[in-house]
Amino acid sequence: MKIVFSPDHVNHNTKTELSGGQLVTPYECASRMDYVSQALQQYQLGDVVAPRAFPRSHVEKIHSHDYLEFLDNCWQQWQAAGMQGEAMPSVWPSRSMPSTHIPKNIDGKIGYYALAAETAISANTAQSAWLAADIALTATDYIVQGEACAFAQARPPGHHASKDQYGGYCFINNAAVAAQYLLDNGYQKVALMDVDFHHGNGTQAIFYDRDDVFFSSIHGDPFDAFPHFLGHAEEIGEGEGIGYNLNHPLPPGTPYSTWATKLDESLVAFRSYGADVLVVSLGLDTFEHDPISFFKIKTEEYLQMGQQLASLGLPTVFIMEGGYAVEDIGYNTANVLKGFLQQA
Ligand code: 5XA
Ligand code: ZN
Repeated sequence: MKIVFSPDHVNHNTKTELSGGQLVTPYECASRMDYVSQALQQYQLGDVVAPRAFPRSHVEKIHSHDYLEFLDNCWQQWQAAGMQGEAMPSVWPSRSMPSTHIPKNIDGKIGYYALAAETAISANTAQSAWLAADIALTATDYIVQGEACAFAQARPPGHHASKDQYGGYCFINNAAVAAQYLLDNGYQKVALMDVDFHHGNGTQAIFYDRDDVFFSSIHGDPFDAFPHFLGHAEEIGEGEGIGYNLNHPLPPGTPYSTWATKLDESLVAFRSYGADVLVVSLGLDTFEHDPISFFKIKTEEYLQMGQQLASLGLPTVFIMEGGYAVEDIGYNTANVLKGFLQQA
């Protein structure tokens, strides 16, 4: 398996996250990748290759021009306005003032483009998000070239980012960019399976009215878990996309045995859809000891997860998402990929 990775991800090193009313060190931190690299190397899962630089047009198919311009310029504008800390929103176009006017002032503009407040933006955020997209595109291109599977070991993650909003540690939706790239290069029906603990609201929103990407997610019930405002079972798609969005919200304490039955349901749906390729949004925050989540999946059970995914028998690109039990994320990731390769 090709593993696409760049050590330059360390440039994404914001210092603050708003969590529990405090500014804490971000959960989504660079050391996560050290543990992943170490475990992948120990398990000898494949060659590590550097990303290629792709034209921005691939990302522009997923995100709006004004959003990307905001992302590229946010930090500079925040500093120019004399702000002292990292860039974070404090006001939104909320239910009682649902304006579509985009403020000129960066304090308003950042609220317009943010879906949550926890995620800070600093000097290298935009550049790192673009690098993560290149990692996803490089891994996906291996699939287009005929490889059976590839892993995009990328950060920052992407699945919360919608066409024009960031948050939940995500800025560019790497999995959506990958799915679109597959469609642009000969594939016709993409199955996009999000196994991160959190609902992939951004990915769902991007493909909600489309029938060329079937999005399915197994996640903490939004009544109990971030992102709270999307991810319910009744969200089944709209227009052309009706029937191609399948959510499995699950309660606190969910063990792998329950989780696995939901994955089976998604795989059955992907088969009858006639998917010809699989994108996996691979979050490992379903782990029993993850500090911000509430499922109970054990390290050895990630092997079965990989085997289950492989049973679909499709070319598969794995795109890294969340997972914050830093010392365990390596083995959990490696087990999914090892299980997949065993079964494939
Ligand atoms: O998959 N998404 C995450 O892991 C981010 C959750 C952010 C919670 N504030
Ligand atoms: Zn997550």
